[in-house]
Amino acid sequence: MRIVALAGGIGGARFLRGLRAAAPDADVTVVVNTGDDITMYGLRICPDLDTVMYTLGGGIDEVRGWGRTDESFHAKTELEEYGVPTAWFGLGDRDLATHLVRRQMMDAGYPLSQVTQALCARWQPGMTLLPMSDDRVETHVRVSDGGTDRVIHFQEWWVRHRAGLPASAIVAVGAETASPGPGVLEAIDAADLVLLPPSNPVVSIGTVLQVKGIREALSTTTVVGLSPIIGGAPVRGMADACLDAIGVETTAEAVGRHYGARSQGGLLDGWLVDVSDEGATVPGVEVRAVPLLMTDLAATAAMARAALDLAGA
Ligand code: FO1
Repeated sequence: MRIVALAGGIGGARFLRGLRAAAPDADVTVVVNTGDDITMYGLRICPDLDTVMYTLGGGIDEVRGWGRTDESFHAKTELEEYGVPTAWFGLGDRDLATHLVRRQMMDAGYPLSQVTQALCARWQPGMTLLPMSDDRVETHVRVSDGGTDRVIHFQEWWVRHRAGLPASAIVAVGAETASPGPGVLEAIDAADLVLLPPSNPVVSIGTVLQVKGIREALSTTTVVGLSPIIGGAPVRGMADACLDAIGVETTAEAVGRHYGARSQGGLLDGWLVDVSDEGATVPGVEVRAVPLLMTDLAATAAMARAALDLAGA
């Protein structure tokens, strides 16, 4: 069975681990958001690609949800000691090796898709990881900080300000001219099923959908999504701040309606909501309520099986 999943960081990565357990024989391709990527110290940091790769490869720090296990932050501390202004971004010492390899390969002319393939040779994620695009797309946020509007990189908003500055616009800079990465449209066209994991619907799934041709490619296959919002709140992260910025209510029903029904020009055939959101409806979409808290692998595998069952229906 050929499955494609569009994914962002922590929530998507954890779900994919469950999908791998629930459907070990499936051929899964993950189209990963690169809008969170940022260049720092000459290094290209790709948080969602790395989070998916580390999580599926067994190298993720389970508590943080990002970065490496047994991590240390000596380089970060040294940067702070030097008063480097971007030291607020937590670059781990082990994680740095990934960015150094990526930088070296990109400087040698390799596109991000081939860099990702090379890094995955070590981590063996058990799925094919494809950047949504090899072209630069960066999510920037317009914030009002004490009365003055300014635009900052998503990572500064997310990490430095914990999405605490009200965002009046979230823009995927470059998305309008970026081309889908190699293999992305082909994988979607060949897929029996496309899954939208419980990633951030705005800055993760939403950004992937802005890359020319990807949203259109989804219109010809069965699409099932899982709500990242449970009981009116994001499970972790600050998806509510992102949803506020685009005027969508932070509920499982509202996100499902935001994605819309594929039969009406939207995305979804099926939408899984948590049992606490039983009764949610999305016109034109089959909605089912199942436990969606990703407490452990058994829970995420059960969610994946529920999504596959819904797709079958
Ligand atoms: N998230 C944080 O909350 N604080 C950090 O210092 C931080 C550093 C970091 C470094 C590398 C990386 O791959 C991810 C990192 N993240 C950090 C997570 C990242 O900002 C977000 O998880 C994603 O961009 C959102 O999907």
